[in-house]
Amino acid sequence: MEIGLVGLPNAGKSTLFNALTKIGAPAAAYPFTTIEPNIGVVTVPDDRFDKVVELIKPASVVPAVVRFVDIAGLVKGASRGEGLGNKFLSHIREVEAIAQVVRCFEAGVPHVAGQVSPIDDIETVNTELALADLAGCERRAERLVKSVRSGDKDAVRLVDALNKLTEELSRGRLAVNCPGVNDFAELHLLTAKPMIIVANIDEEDWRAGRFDTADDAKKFAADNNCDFVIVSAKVEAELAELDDEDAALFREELGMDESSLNKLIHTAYHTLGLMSFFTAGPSECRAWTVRQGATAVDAAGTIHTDFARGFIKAEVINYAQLLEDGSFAAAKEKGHLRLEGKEYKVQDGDVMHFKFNV
Ligand SMILES: Nc1nc2c(ncn2[C@@H]2O[C@H](COP(=O)(O)OP(=O)(O)O)[C@@H](O)[C@H]2O)c(=O)[nH]1
Ligand SMILES: [Mg+2]
Repeated sequence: MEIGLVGLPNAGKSTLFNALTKIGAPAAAYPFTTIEPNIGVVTVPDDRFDKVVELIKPASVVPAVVRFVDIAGLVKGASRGEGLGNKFLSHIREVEAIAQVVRCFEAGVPHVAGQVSPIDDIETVNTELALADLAGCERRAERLVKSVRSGDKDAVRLVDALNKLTEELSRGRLAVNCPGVNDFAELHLLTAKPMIIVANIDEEDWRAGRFDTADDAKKFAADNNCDFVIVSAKVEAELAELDDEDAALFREELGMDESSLNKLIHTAYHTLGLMSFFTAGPSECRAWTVRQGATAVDAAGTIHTDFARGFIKAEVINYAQLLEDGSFAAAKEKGHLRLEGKEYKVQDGDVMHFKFNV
């Protein structure tokens, strides 16, 4: 599960990426900490999981993670091969969601277009993505021509849908908001990926609680069904340098309840349509990531294919009930440990134990 940080040069992508990977670096024991320099594994902060860990006191703890990718190289004309061009586009192709970092701060840092205009920047970025998508649609339409001529009804319908999609894209709509886009999953359209708008505001504005420079970006997000987060990458970079205690003090001074990075991570998790279930035993407590709507057997499969193949049943309790009961033994005595079958729809925050036989 990867989220790509995308945006024009000097939007603050790398600053944000570095802050994210510093605060979010998981325990050294986690196997995925060392990947390529522009890919960072970030722990998903989860109070519920922390409380389960506190209760069980396991020998090892493995939190849920998401990956952020710092994707450099977007300039006007990228879809025609300028800047990093195709390489840049193929990097975006590989992520599951896009976090578009939008520059809303002045601060004397050169801006590629000469002046700071969040809505123009969003448009520039989205236009490049849409142009790449339009090229993909065109190629698909060309491949359908023969089938249409031979009277293939499916092909006629697809071409019709493609034409509508093309029209919407040309008007600046994101494919993700176009009906019928699901027919074209094989095109891996860039604008079909869920998008988070990340407004990067000036640190002075942030400290003063002034967010109006992010208003245009916020409106765009609302109008286009995008999740939206305000950050100050600069402040977060400073916070990331401090140890936890000092960072908490600094945050209190700034009147921040939650780190905006945590908010970004949570939003990303939500945008990706993910949720967590937990396994909890004396040797290990672990938070696992599944899609919303996953069944018990899907959940088992994320742990091990054998768990899914030989699935018998799952013992399930919601984390809040477990905390209230105080132990698995007490929960069992009270009849709170439920036995669920393959089709059980996993709930966010379930604590699960699988019985299987292979
Ligand atoms: N004043 C201010 N400067 C920032 C902020 N975010 C990034 N910068 C600066 O803008 C420049 C470009 O940032 P960088 O993260 O490298 O942008 P990227 O090109 O999108 O990766 C750097 O000099 C950063 O220090 C911010 O919130 N406020
Ligand atoms: Mg950069």
